[in-house]
Amino acid sequence: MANRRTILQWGAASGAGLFAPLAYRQGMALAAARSGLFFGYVPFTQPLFIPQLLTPLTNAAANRLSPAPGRYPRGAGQTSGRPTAPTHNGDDVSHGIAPEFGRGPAEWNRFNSAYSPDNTHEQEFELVTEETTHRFVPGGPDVPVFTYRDGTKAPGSGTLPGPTIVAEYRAPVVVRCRNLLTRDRTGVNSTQHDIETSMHLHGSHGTAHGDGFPDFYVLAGEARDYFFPNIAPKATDPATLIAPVRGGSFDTSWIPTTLWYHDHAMDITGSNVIRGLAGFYLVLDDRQRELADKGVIPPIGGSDAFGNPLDLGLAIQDQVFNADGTLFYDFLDHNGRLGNVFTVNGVVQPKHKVQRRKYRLRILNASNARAYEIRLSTRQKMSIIGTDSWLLPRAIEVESFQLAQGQRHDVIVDFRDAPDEVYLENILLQTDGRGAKIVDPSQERDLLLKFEVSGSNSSEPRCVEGTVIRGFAGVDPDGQYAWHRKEEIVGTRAFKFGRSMGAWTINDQFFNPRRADAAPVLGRGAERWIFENSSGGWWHPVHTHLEGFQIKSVNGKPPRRERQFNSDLVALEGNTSAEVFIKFRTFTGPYAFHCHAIEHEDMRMMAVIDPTPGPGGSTDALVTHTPLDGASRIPSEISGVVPDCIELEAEQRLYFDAVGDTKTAANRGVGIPDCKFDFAAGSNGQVPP
Ligand SMILES: [Cu+2]
Repeated sequence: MANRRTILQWGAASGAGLFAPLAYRQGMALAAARSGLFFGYVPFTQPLFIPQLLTPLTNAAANRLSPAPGRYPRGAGQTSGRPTAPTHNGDDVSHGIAPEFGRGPAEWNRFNSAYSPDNTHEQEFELVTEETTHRFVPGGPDVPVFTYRDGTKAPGSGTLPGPTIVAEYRAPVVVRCRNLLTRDRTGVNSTQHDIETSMHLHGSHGTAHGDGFPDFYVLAGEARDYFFPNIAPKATDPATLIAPVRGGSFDTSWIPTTLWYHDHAMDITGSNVIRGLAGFYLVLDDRQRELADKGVIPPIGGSDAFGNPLDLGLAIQDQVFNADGTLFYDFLDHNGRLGNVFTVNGVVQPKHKVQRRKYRLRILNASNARAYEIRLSTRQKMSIIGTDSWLLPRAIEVESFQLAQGQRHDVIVDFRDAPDEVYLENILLQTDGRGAKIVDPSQERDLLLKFEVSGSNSSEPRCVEGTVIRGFAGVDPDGQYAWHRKEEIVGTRAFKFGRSMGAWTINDQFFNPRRADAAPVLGRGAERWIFENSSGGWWHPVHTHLEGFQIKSVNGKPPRRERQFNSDLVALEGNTSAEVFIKFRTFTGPYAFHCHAIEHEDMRMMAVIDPTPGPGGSTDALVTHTPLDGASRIPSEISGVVPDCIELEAEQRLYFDAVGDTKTAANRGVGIPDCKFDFAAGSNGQVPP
């Protein structure tokens, strides 16, 4: 497979460090001006693309996933019974689903609410990763991209971004992700290489198995079932300060709303994401329906007079192209891939018709290396109702907000009184991967999207500063928000984000997926984490999986108002340190935390959180394993990695060398060998469920 590992290996072997295979050879980056012409495209003349909703499989048995979710792969031609052997033809489900799920109906329903379709099983979906072509501009070239395709739709129909998944709070979901990015599928994968994937649901409070841990792969030609419980974390018992895994209530401050799924495969996330492997994942709950009923937010699922959704996901990505219009990606650029062409939902500088009424915009920074400061050209205020995955207690009105890589803002924009043309614009100037600067906004701005506003003013209620958002009817609205309190702190950990050997470190170490860099006790109180950026002016947006945190200070001062509540990512600007409070509840590890400048992440600025049952915390975890020591295997029922691969991992042969020497790494065989499946009955040491 041609990926960063292989290329590093070849680069080291050639002595120059510059060799790249033809498919990835650096082309002449297209010189598109900040708002200039791209293949003759006149900006703001093509419509915005709006991804379709991912089709849920119905409850009828015949329409459920086949084979049904389970722990074992199915053999060639095998349609029933315990699977025995994989077929390698894309029909295998070679990795089982979360063991939390696999224990049978009693466990399946543990997180269910009345919304679960029939309260007997999860909602099921299927996504297929495959290559297709995409036009960034009308009349432009057909550009090979990787897409998540709705499994119920025809091959080649994948879109960029992928289909939007809509789930319900406390109604579990299984997404089968089938990876057809195999080297030999002509017309499906032009790279001629097997591309492994690992789907991460960014903002999810879910199982380690289903979190897209960097090497819990979906290997090319295989499939994997991801289990998403769609729950909030367990609430801390005020008497014991313990969050019990079983029993107890959920912390409603952390009910998820705006998430996104994207690839997280080790070393190649940057390439996979920028090629298209990303999409929205939205979670509905009663509070949002209540807000819609009151007119605070637009009707759930509602459309405007143009038939467009009133709840609109906008994924912003900067792109860079070769002269022939294909996507440019340089695996040897570890600074950060910065684009010079701005896209929203996969199209270059689109236009979108709106009425003079309220819209809910879920604005996502899906760029690899660029941060944005988002503003409307009219400078009218926007009401932020949510940051990252979660709703705020009350709306906060701002003229602009910062959006680091991976962050989301859930924003109500009211086009009442707006002129006929309003642009969504970026006023944060950035010319390299190092970081950004706010320049004089009247001089420099990137226009991203043009809203064409029409019609007369609506008379809906307004959503203004202080409008109550995450508060339930009849309850003190502020009482619903639970702060992580100082009295709950049980310890402090410090993480220093630095640079070494041209790659990136956390506490002077490179990523090792088998080493726990933090093993908090599951369910016990809260921890104070200090993130210190000491890498000489580079920006590092730091993202934790599994749990978000509450940012207490940045360089000793409170963060922006809208960032004082729940975040899963803190933007560490150059020479910045941040103090956050974080709790680990509900699930055991391993999970990743990392810099979301994806080239930094791929070049090892990533570490492992491994919440583990222990004294003083919750002892009723469903799945446990020996805390990671850098070498020991992770049980295959958690990792889903085939056993012979685990053997190799145990020998530490697979990873970038701990001293960061690419020559040493090459000698030691950087890169995943072709994993040969050997599922002779019983050889994987598992027992039938
Ligand atoms: Cu970084």
